Amino acid sequence: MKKGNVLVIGNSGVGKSTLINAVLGEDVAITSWGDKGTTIKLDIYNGEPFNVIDTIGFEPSWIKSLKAIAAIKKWSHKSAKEENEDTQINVIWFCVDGTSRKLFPNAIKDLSRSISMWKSVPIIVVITKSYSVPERTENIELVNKVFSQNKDLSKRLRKIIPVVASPYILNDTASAPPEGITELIDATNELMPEGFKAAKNDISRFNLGRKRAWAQGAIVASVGSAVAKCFINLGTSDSLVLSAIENALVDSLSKIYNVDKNSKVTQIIKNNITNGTVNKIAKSAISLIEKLPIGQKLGSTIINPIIAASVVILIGESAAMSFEKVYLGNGDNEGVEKFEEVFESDVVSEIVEQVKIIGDNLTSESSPKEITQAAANFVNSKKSKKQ
Ligand SMILES: Nc1nc2c(ncn2[C@@H]2O[C@H](COP(=O)(O)OP(=O)(O)O)[C@@H](O)[C@H]2O)c(=O)[nH]1
Ligand SMILES: [Mg+2]
Repeated sequence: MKKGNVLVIGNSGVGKSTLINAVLGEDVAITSWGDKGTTIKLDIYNGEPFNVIDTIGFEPSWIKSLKAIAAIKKWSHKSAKEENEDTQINVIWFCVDGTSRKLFPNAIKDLSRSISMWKSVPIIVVITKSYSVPERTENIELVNKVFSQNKDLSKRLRKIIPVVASPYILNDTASAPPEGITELIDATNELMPEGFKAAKNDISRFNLGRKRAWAQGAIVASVGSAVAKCFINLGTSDSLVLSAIENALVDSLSKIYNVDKNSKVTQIIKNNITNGTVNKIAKSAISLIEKLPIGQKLGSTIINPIIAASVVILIGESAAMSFEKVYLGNGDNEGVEKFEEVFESDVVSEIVEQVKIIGDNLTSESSPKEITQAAANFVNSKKSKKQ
């Protein structure tokens, strides 16, 4: 079975190491991660049934805690890019010191920055050193209050557990026995399935920006081929020429978003290309644009490749949106729905609008290169607006 990872964050001295020992026992194997020569590193305890990652170096000094935040971020980003299951974070133990309640607000604010990549991973707040029974209720209330001021954090706060990780002797007659450890282990195990899903989503979201850039590049490349073909060929009515380019684009996009080539969504998109639906859209657009001032200004030698470019952009962008749905874990059906949503809307007039924008600065003398550039600019301007 897959083993989950728990990230333990908390200022230096709050009792992270003591807590980890209490949960996993003293003799667990540790591997370290961090830049050589720095005091900021992560200790990875290979425990059962989950691994625990201790963050060393969250000193009260802000410069050191900045470094610790940077170290966790760096490790997280590296693990996300590699999509490595062994290094993803599935549950976060957010430790605050029960004997210094006035530090809660700042500690929570600072520490939360280190976990910004793990936006949906569930959080358990562990109130360490909870020796004083009467203070436990007040501490829980304060943690709740601080979390409620941050919507993103409070959404994934699952539990607040006061613990005593090793016996604490108050005086000759009174001591605080270990407490809360079993509850913490049980709660962590219970959250693991949610944690696996959350980590997967967070990694996908993190990598989405790179995927979008690649998708944009693929669309622009196909636009170039479509323009080149249509400039010398018969125009968009030659559906065979364009459908080969469009199908190849759909294939590259499905690869970019890790969507199976044989998935339902890929098949439906390709069906629309090969069964003539897309060709019909292109033809309707041509006959509309021919009558418009832009069509008359540019003439069919220029207008046809612009329409071809617009159709490729439409296919590419709607396929990319559908694949994003699948990539983000929403499944094949939502991918299909997204595509149908686009194709059931008024795509012909959308293409007409696109052609007007792309053709705006072109003339009847424009070269295929200039047409491609104008179409690429259009794709890029739309993407930067979206983000
Ligand atoms: N008695 C007792 N001492 C604790 C407990 N938690 C932390 N400490 C003490 O607090 C100090 C800092 O703990 P440590 O685990 O090293 O904190 P870290 O820097 O967050 O790893 C140590 O002296 C621990 O013995 C606890 O539950 N009981
Ligand atoms: Mg420690």
